[in-house]
Amino acid sequence: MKITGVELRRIAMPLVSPFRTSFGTETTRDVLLLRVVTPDSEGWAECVAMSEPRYSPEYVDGAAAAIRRFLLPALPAHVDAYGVGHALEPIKGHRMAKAALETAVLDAQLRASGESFGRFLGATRDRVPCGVSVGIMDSVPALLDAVAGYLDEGYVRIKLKIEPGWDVAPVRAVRERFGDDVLLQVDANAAYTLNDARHLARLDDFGLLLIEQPLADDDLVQHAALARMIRTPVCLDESIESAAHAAAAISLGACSIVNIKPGRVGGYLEARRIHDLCRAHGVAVWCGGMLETGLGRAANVALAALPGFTLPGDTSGSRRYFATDVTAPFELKDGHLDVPTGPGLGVEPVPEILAEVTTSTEWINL
Ligand code: SMG
Ligand code: MG
Repeated sequence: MKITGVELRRIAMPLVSPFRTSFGTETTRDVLLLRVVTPDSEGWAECVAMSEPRYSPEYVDGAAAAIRRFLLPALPAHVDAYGVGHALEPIKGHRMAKAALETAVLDAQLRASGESFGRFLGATRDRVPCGVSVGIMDSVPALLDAVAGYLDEGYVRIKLKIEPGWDVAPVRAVRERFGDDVLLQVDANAAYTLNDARHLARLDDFGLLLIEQPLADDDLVQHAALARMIRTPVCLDESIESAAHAAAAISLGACSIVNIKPGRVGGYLEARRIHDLCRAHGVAVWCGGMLETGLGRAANVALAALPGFTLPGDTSGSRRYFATDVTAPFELKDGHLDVPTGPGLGVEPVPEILAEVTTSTEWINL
């Protein structure tokens, strides 16, 4: 495939309510979109980097700079999605930027051949069960109201963001109010240390599906130690940036579940490798989220339909975050989202909506 040019487009998507985690509060999603143009088609992708480097070292201005200065110049004249990863290998890191470029090329390629993301990746289901990630709130009653609303909407699993001072009490309150049958898990975004192991063991009484990324990103050995000290299964998110990291984590016993985010690991091809690896080792995976618009969500839902994704993902409906999505909205049906079946991502940005939220565009000829 010959790529004639790439558009870098920044959009500002106001959130329906602030989303607070252990590392900060988001009120607007500042997103970099890529549009790859070839003589026969075009492909879209969303870069999941956040505006500040608090979830990971990447941030959206940095991703745009990396794409402009290093990634696009490294592409050969003719390339397909597999070739993108290969061509970008000499450049270290910048996985979210690389993922966006590879995904846009893959979308262009699949739109040209008429194949959907789901089919290409090996999806075995036509819809996926959806969980929702619930931010840290100012009070337990506010949290209970939010959780009640999501359960009413049909979400099949609740994930509570936790941090020191907001962990056992909110989990206990949710269990007391909504019962033991609700699928419940927590995500600390690396807010604890191994010194907190005894405290985290208090969560063992609540029958959680998992605790996600309790310790620092580079603490695989400490995660393995923690996993031996608590009964709640340990799941890794930030620590897993590649299939090699996943292999190391599994052999160390650092986790028994992996959150797969394609952006964090450099793209959907690496995401599928991690899925295959985990499946071979009997390690459950689920699809994480980065407050994606419909473009990123479409690809995530396709990935989440692979057979090893045995836990509900953070693949919520569009309105969990956005009053108006850039694509036709993803809407929950009976707690599930349908896997798009059209060519490529199977969704397109709505031009008028895209124009309204765009803050800048840049065209780069290749
Ligand atoms: O897309 O629903 C979503 C976000 C889910 O909690 C979520 N993501 O650590 O898993 C995570 C966080 C990362 C982004 S928080 C701003
Ligand atoms: Mg997480």
